[in-house]
Amino acid sequence: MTDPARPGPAGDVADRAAAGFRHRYGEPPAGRWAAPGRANLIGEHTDYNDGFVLPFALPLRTVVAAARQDGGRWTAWSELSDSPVEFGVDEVAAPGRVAGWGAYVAGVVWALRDAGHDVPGARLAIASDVPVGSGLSSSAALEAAVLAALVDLGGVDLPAERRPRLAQRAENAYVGAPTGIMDQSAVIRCRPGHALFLDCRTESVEHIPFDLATAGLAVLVVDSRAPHRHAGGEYASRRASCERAAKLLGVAALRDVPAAGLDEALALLDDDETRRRVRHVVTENQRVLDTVELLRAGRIRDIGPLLTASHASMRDDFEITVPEIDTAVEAALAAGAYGARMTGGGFGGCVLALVDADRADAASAAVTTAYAARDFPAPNFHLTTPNTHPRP
Ligand code: GAF
Repeated sequence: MTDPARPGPAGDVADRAAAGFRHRYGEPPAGRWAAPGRANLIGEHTDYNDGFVLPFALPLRTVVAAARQDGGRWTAWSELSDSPVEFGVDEVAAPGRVAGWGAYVAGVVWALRDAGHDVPGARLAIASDVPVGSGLSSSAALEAAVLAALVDLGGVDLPAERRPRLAQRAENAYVGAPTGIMDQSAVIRCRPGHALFLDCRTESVEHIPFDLATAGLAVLVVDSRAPHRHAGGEYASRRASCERAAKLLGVAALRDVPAAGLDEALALLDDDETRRRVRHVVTENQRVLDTVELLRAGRIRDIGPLLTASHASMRDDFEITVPEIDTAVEAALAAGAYGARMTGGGFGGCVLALVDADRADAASAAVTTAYAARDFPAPNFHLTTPNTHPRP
């Protein structure tokens, strides 16, 4: 959508969306709809293996100001792009006809229509505080906010629990990114002060209390600023090797390999790379379950070692980290974080570190120093507690 390094516009994001609408279309919007970015506490590359994830919503959001427009046409303007997007029913008759950031908007219109819903034409103005290209689900936030706007404007009956699949379909089939269900579920279903324990096979959810502030804790999110090197192709290849491994093991998905059956499963595979991919997914699913148990018991600090083990597994077995990311994790741990790990799809993006709230500055200073020592561009930081703003 834009250069991730470009500083975001100033002012409240909901005000910016409404002002953008008025400026662009010469009238006030009919309403505003929002969706947050997300960080994933633990459970990486488990979603498309029918496994478990534990994301939480960030207090950063994308807001869409919108109103109906006649004639089966959609017009979208974004503060993050110099090029507005306009399309009609022909462009949403089949995937792939709108490219660039507009594909996320067109993809949602296409997915709604393909599911048999009557989607009204609309004018949209988009503003966002979710950094683009940082692995905090700016795409899912955009899809979810556009979806909420179109559903409300058109009086479409689509309950929240059915929206993630539809938004995921826009991303998979229209935009062409073979992602799982985690991000769309997180940005639509997370609740304030909770992490979302999602079973990606059944889509059943449990809202797990994750009250960092009361425990004197915070999550430091470090935007590594590492360029996403080959992220698309590498993501697809990890997914393909998991699917191949599941076939070889005779299971529907790697979720069906229990942690206790890991050694037996690994013995059935004859190449080392596939064995490492499988080990990551199976152990990661177990780490999500263990993290949920600790959080249920109110033992937030004790999840630290699980976060760090998850990182090691992504680095050594799934091989999706990069030097900037590993440096941020090591520096945060050395500065006293209880645990730290990359969050999101990998090959760049963000690290999250669980820290005492009053040690957050020391942790971010340590990461900045470690970056400077390796001549990496300075990282960005967000200090966060789980939050969500379903509506502006
Ligand atoms: C990206 C994808 F969009 C998610 O579906 C998930 O696979 C994640 O990478 C890795 O856990 O965010």
